[in-house]
Amino acid sequence: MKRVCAALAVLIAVLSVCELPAEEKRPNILFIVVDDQSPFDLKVYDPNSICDTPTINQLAAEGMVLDGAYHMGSFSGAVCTPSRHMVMTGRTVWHLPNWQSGKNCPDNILDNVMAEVFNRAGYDTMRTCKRGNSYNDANQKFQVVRDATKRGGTEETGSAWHGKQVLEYLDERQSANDEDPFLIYFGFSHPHDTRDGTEELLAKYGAVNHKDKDWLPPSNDKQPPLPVNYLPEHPFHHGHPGLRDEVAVSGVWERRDETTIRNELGREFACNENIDNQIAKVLQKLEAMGELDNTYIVYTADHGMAIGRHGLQGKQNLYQHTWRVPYIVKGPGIKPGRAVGNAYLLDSLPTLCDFAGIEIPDTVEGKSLKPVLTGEEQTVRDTLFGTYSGGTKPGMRAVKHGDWKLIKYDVLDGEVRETQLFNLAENPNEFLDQDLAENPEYAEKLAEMEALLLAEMRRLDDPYRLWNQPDDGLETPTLQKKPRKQNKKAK
Ligand SMILES: [Ca+2]
Repeated sequence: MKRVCAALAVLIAVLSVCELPAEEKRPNILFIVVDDQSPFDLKVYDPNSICDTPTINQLAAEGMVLDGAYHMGSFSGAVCTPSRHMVMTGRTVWHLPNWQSGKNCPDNILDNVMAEVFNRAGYDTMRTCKRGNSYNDANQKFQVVRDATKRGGTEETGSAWHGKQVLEYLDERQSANDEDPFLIYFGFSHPHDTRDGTEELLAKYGAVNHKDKDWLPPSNDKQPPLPVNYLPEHPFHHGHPGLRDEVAVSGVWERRDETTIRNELGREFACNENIDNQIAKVLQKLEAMGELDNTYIVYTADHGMAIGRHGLQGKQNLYQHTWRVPYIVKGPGIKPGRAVGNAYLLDSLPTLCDFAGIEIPDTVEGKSLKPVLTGEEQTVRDTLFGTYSGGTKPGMRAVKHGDWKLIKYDVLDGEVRETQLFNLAENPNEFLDQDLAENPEYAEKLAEMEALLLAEMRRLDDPYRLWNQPDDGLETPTLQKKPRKQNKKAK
């Protein structure tokens, strides 16, 4: 009897161990956000690009690349700021906490920002990124915050600093045997200007950190070629007089000549490659820790960038190079490949929740991209909307549906009223001589896209209307006049 009892006890012990749910390890998240990068800088999006980013290429080969990822836009010259609010909250542009003191945003929004949602779910949360032009209250919700603006060309002053913060954090976790899942927001301050590259990488791309406004930088065969849609000037005013990004970026200023633009692109590529090197170190570390295969890695940017494309320099336009963002995701269950997605950056929070098995807060207006990332669907929505109203009002608007894209400009008190209609399948670079807006053959398509734009503006509570739209009885928003110095700032 004693033996039977002992055997039973052993059996029960074995059974109870077996019955413990084979504790599924929750996935980690590494969310990488660079500052101001056109997707077309990268070979992943432009095979002709000479920018070397082997780590990003590898992520793309092993993960899902979205060809249709966008930021919804901005009501401020500092396009970063609304964009980063959208990332943190998953809310649409006119429903952000920083639009009109949050008039279209629930009061409890800070309980439902990215870090807080993951904190509540038992995740360890850490971030490093630039300072400023962001959503500081949401950033402070990360348990560990190591922010600083690093746009220099050395280990301590450049992108390596951000990489180092993540590596040190991972070291600390390892020493403490910390088994909790983590969310790391791995932000960079580059390739945002000032694009001071490392000496070695500047030399590789034939560029110099050009500082003297009175001289042109030297031309060099190693510099990236001019973008295919480069123009020496944009055919009409973009509508934001004195805009820092168009007139005051160190190294470019108001110049759009070939030498200046190619040098600046060389600097941009040097910064991109340096970022890639830092990501490589973090991925190696995750691999050494045995965490890499259980980590979702997102690579994206807060918005795109012109640098000579269409004669523009900044981020305050709605051409594809600037409206779109790179978006690459690798992780458990993600199917390697490419999809359209029709994603916004504001879909990031619900997507991460979905992959982590966390309930998506009801303050979120974005959609989970999981069906696209796992290869079940090509897209999560049919129509995309974009705005820039950080300059003269109402500003620019864009709408995209299938291959068709409409951009409208209503700026400088009616001085500029322009409409562009592009078929992106036939004209992906938006060459202006193939703008179909005035072509009578496409009048019906134009009317359809105009109607779609108005419907999106109404749906999203756009507070403005364009010259050829009904006013809908809207009251013009009262905007606080900022001191001039701050006005010029756009990061
Ligand atoms: Ca930015």
